[in-house]
Amino acid sequence: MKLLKTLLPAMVVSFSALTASSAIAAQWHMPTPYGDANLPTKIAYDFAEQVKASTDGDVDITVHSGASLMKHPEIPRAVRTGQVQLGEVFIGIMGNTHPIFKHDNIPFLATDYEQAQKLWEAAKPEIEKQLSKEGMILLYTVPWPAQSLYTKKPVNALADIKGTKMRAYSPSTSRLADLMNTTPTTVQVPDIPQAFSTGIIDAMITSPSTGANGQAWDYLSHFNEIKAWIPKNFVVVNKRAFKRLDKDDQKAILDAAAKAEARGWNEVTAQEAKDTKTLADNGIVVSQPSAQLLGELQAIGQTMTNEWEQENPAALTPVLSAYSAK
Ligand code: PCA
Repeated sequence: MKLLKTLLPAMVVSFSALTASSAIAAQWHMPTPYGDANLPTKIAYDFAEQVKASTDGDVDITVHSGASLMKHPEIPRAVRTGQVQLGEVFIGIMGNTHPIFKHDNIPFLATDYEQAQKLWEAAKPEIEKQLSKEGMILLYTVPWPAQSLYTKKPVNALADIKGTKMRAYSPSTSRLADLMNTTPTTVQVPDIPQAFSTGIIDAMITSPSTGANGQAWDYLSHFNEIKAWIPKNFVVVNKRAFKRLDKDDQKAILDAAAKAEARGWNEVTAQEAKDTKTLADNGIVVSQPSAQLLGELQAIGQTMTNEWEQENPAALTPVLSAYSAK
């Protein structure tokens, strides 16, 4: 009995020491859609490292890049249901979940990084609201370089690509392809080279990064810098998984997320310049859009902005007003 009395407090102490230490570290899995050469993926690895360091190992995140754990379209549901604790998603692919997610792929609504940041600030409250309904919390976002037009020949007007097959990567880009009088075909990034070489697509609108990483010079020749929109990925966490952590660990994650977001906006311009140079160095003709092409695309952008707003004026008109007020 005496022995037990002296041992018991020690046991209690060591048990609480155990629960506060990494002995119960949360092992989190983070699927991402894009490969390691992409800025968002580099930031994801860095984020995971920072979280591990600043939570003293309480939260240990394994990044599964390049859709290696699950396909891109499956990631939102996996986070929502808690199959994984967090994940990275291209915001535009959630366009059919709620129209607020389409703010990200509307042509000529925001065409430089300053505008894109303002649009993001305007859209963020509604994004967070919709994510919350789905049991998710927004951690951070990373912008892609501006989206421009890749083709196999020079394009001076939309008539030059009429009837061709255009890659789409979201509901909004499918609609855009329709309005350009082209035929949309959804193709994920890893399948782009083969889709071009087998004639499934003839053209695409994406960043210089995705063109450079996919060696676009092997299957096309022209890059027209229409810079039509600046889309983003976001990283979202399952609400229950997050709430299970103690306050210090939650704060450490939010701090690391804020740093990740700042890094993306800081580095995207340099990334854009570097990848555009890679395209040119490999023989792709990099050009500026003609006044006619730009005018035609801007008119489509206006149509798409109007259509988008009409999908849910109660939610979207305030976003557009907040954006134009900035
Ligand atoms: N690359 C990704 C998303 C936007 C981008 O620049 C893609 O083409 O799917």
